[in-house]
Amino acid sequence: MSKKIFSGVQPTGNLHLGNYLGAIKNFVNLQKEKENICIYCVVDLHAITIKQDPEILKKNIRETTAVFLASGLDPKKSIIFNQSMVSSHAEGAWILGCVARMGWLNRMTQFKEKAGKDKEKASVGLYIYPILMASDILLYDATHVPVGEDQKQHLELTRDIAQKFNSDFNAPNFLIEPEPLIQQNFSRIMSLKDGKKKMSKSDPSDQSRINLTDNKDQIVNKIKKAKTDSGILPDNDSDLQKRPELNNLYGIFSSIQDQNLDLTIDEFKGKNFSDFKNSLSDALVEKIYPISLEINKLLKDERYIDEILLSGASKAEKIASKKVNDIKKKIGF
Ligand code: AQP
Repeated sequence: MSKKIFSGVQPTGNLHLGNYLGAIKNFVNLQKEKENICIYCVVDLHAITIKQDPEILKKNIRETTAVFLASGLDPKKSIIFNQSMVSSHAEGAWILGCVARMGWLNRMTQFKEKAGKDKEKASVGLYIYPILMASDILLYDATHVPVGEDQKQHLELTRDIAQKFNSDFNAPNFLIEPEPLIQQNFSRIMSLKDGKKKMSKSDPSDQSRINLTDNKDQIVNKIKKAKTDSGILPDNDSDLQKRPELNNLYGIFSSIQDQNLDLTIDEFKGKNFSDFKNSLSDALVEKIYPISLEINKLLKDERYIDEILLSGASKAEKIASKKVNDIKKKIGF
């Protein structure tokens, strides 16, 4: 059955292996299924929920687009655009914000994590971020949303908002309740320094992540220095599960090689840590370094990237503005 796919990535710099394995790789696989309609967005309105330098933001919008293209997204097959160029997203968010309930937003764990202890000083935008995300998805009647594990709760909120809108305005199935598409395994890639912390763009330590723009030496060095424990390589899954750092590295290897974890355990049992780390570095250099090279090549042609975003925005605008108009009619405007 054909799926309508929507997903986004924030242009907040340092796109990393977690973004790739948790989300972007899946975007590309979904694009390969010919019957799917795929819409991928550089969600720059989301990025400004945290203060951004205007020049760096501009650069990061292009860089995120280059990551999409270098990873295999094709503007002839998918709509690729940046959110701020389609004003319907913000308009939809206002209306849906009047449908969503405070209690629902208060439960969002990502706000709690990102705002930290000083939540009084967090932007209002950071708090209402999940409503903008709901607008992004619902305006395109998306049926499926490929995301990392960390976005599951926001997707549930999107479904709640759709349900309440449909019931408040007596419009069954008018807003489509989207399904999350979360990688079955390895859906949460962890920091190379701490197996209990998510690999993240904003981690101050560059050693904690493999950036998609890293060169060969950086990839090899980061894996060499990645935290492990002092045990021997595991011969079964239950041992591995008790060792967060190694579990993460085994997950990365399995995901990058498209093989299941048991096969990875079998491949390395009885071997040395250095054998495993060498194989992991080789696999990452083989799969990630070409992406890095392509990103750098694409970034030399800003005009090409800008044209893709402009043409994508014009296609997206047609779909999103029609839905916003339909929403307006339902609510009596
Ligand atoms: N570590 C991760 N493992 C698996 N998936 C991940 N994603 C992010 N980190 C991981 C997924 O990548 C997609 C795009 O993410 P985003 O641009 O919306 O930003 P984010 O989730 O805020 O990314 P970061 O790196 O975690 O940024 P900071 O440092 O700001 O917190 C999403 O589908 C996300 O699930």
